[in-house]
Formats: sequence, structure tokens, C-alpha cells
Amino acid sequence: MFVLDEVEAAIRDTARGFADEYLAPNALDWDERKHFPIDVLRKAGGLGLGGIYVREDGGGSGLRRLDAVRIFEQLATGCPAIAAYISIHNMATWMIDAYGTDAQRERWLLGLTSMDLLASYALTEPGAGSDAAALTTRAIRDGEDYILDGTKQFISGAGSTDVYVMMVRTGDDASGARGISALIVPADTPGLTVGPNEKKMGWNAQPTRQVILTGARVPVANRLGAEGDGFRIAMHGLNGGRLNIAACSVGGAQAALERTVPYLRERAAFGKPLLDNQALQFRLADMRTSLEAARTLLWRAAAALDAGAPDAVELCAMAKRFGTDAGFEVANQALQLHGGYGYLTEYGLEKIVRDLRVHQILEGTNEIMRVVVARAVVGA
Ligand code: FAD
Ligand code: 2MC
Repeated sequence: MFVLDEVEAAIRDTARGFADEYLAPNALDWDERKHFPIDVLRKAGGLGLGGIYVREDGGGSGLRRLDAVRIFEQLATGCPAIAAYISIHNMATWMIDAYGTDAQRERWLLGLTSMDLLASYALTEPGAGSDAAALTTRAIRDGEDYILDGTKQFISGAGSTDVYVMMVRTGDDASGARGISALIVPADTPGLTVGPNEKKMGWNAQPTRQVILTGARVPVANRLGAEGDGFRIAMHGLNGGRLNIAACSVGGAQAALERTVPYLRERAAFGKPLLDNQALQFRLADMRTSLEAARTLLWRAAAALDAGAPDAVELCAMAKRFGTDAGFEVANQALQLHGGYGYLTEYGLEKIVRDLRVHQILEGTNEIMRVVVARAVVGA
């Protein structure tokens, strides 16, 4: 597992080639203009990146989570924000593949896997972030439809995507996690509107908006799984999402490290190249070691998820917490080693740091990852 065979190396190299050709050259421009590059996403879809671990009969690539984390690491060397959006799209698309009926899979998967259609994942609400089971968006049954009222907060891609996989409350107010259902909500549903694009520290190449539901009518036939299954479905999606987000942190940090070595070799101070200072070489050694440790844990957790291992949930949480912390630290160190130039936009380091910061917050904060791991440790 730790030494890539020919096929695995080819998958990794294809993803890196895509990042080098289409993402890296444009990443700073997209960040500055807050541009969501839908044309480039369609190219990613053409390469099989829209349904990496979706089954082949749904148009997916039928790969493993282990392949996925390697792919997301490479994509993020070009642009962590776009790699992360592709991860969210994959998470939502996989949920339709894994939990959808034949009719739902037929209706949505070919468009989603090719990325002709783009997906968002809508769990968080203004009053329910970490405590996701407290969500209050109501879905009231009316014949063959649900009528939706409520607000989703911080939805990645919203306003530009075609479909939301949305968690809503079908049970009563006190029903908790077991009163939540997952719905496929088309973006053009009457009664669904979006808020303004949030101004934010990083992830500027993808929009983040509220999604507001006012009497939005969605067919019961769009429900994934049974009534009350939605929280479990949402969490199963997030296990893989958490791995991919951590892989995006490792990839972004790897790119920052790769830029730092030649920079220190060329930049001279006190009569010699900066790279000749052993203190700085040791720093580089520690950065490399941190990333390798994060990568190793990620591969271990991905293999556990592939195998349906009983400890997969806590391994995914550990890998998310460790990988996103390590990635941010390494990227921030790379910025430091560039001195004042690291702080300038044109060197690309500060953009990586800004993008990676939010990975410690979303898809379950790193405190919540510790909650998940701690529950496994103490047996709660
Ligand atoms: P809160 O839950 O209010 O937490 C505040 C602080 O308290 C955090 O530090 C948290 O770790 C800590 N905390 C909370 N509970 C505990 C506890 N029990 N023990 C210890 N510490 C605790 N959501 C989606 O559904 N879809 C998306 O596409 C999406 N995209 C996002 C994109 C961006 C750019 C951002 C910023 C967020 C996105 N989110 C999305 C939402 C994200 O998942 C939430 O922000 C996150 O889960 C935290 O929720 P919160 O912001 O409400 O923080
Ligand atoms: N995998 C599979 N099942 C899970 C699970 C996981 N990771 N986490 C919980 N479950 C199941 C759990 O087993 C239980 O099932 P059952 O009813 O069959 O016993 C059910 O879900 C309820 O779980 P809990 O009793 O643990 O629920 P609790 O309310 O205590 O919350 C917690 C659990 C805190 C782990 C959860 O609310 C959580 O993960 N919060 C963070 C929210 C989050 O990650 N948001 C990310 C939004 S998406 C995003 O940010 C993007 C950028 C896309």
C-alpha cells in the first residue's frame, strides 16, 4: 500500500498533470477575481474526476478512497480551493450513487460524473454547525412533495451549482439526528434562492452562499434512503470528504515546500545562500516529515474506509485533524522562509496559507474531530 504500483502512479501523475496544466497557472488570478472556473471543472469531469469513487455503471471511475486521497493531494498542488470544491462535488455525487434509487441514479449520475452538472452539500445552518443534528430546516409532507422552509449557511458552490444534496428535518422538533432526511434539491426549484457570495479569507475561487428555502416544493421521490436516514447518510459522505480535505491540505503544503527549496538556494544573506544554514535545512526536514506522517495516516484511513473497517470513522477524523493541522503549519512555515516575499501575493505562498486555514474549520472542525476520536478512546 505504501509503494505505488504502475497503475496507482499513473493515476497520481494524471492528477498532477491536470493540476500543472489547468489549475496552477490560473490559481492566483481566480483567487483575485473570485472566479469559479466552471469550464475547467468540466475538463476535470472529462478526466473522470467528477465521480472518482462512484460506480462505473453510473459513469463514475470506480476507484478506491485510497486513489481519491492521492488524486486530491495532487490537484491541490495546483489550487487547494478548486481541488476542495471537486472533493465536495464527489462527496455529494457519491451519496446519490450509494443511497439513490435506480431512478435517482439514472436521473443525476451521468451529468454529475461528467461535471456537466455540479453539486453542493448542504448540512450547516446559521444555528447548527458543529451540532449538525440540531438543524431546523423543515420539510413538511404535502401529498407527493415536501415543502421546505429554512436557511442553509456556508454552502460551497451555491448559486453556481445545479443540485444540492440537502439535509432537512422531516421529524418533529425533538427528533434529533433520527428526524433528519436527505433530499436531492434541484437549484432551479421555485422558492429556493441564494444569498450574496460571502467575502472570505481564502477559498475565493469558489463561492460560499446561504441557500434560502421559502415554501420550496421537492418531490418525495427525491429523498435519498428512508425518512430519518439523512443524518447517517450525511455523516457517511463526510467520512470520505474529511479525508479528501486533509489530502488537499497536504497537497497545498507540498506545493509550498517545493517552492521553498529553490528559493532558499537562490536567496543569499550574510554572504551565503540561505539554504546553507543548517537551522533552515532542519526546518525543511521537519516540514517534509510532517507531510509524510500526514500522508501515511491519510492512506491508512482511506484503506480502512475502503475495507469498511470498524475503526474507519475515527481514523478518518484523526487523518482530517492531523492532516489539516500539518498542512497549515507547513504552508505557514514555507511563507516564513520566504521572508517578506512570502507575504506578497505574487509569490503564491500567502494564497496557499489562506486556502488551507479553513480546512481546520470545515467538514467538521478540528475540535469536533477530537470529539469523534475521544468518543472512540473513552468508549462513549
Ligand atoms: P460552531 O459550531 O459555532 O463552533 C464554534 C467553535 O466552537 C469552533 O471552534 C468549534 O470547534 C467549537 N466547538 C463547537 N462544539 C464544540 C464541542 N462540543 N467541543 C469543543 N469545541 C466545540 N457546510 C455545509 O454544510 N456545506 C458546505 O459546503 C460548507 N462549506 C463551507 C465553506 C466555508 C468557506 C466555511 C467557512 C464553512 C463551510 N461549511 C459548509 C460550514 C462548516 O462545516 C461549519 O462552519 C463548521 O462545521 C463549524 O460550524 P460553525 O461555523 O457553526 O461553528
Ligand atoms: N460516520 C457514520 N455514521 C456516523 C458518523 C460518521 N462519521 N457520525 C455519526 N454517525 C451516526 C452515529 O453512529 C449515529 O447513528 P445511529 O443513530 O444509528 O446510532 C448517528 O449518526 C447520530 O450520531 P451521534 O449520536 O454521534 O450524533 P451527535 O449529535 O452526537 O453528533 C457529531 C455527532 C458531533 C460527530 C456530528 O454532529 C458532526 O460530525 N458534526 C460536525 C458537522 C460537520 O462535519 N459539518 C460539515 C458540513 S460540510 C462542509 O463543511 C463542507 C465544506 C462541505
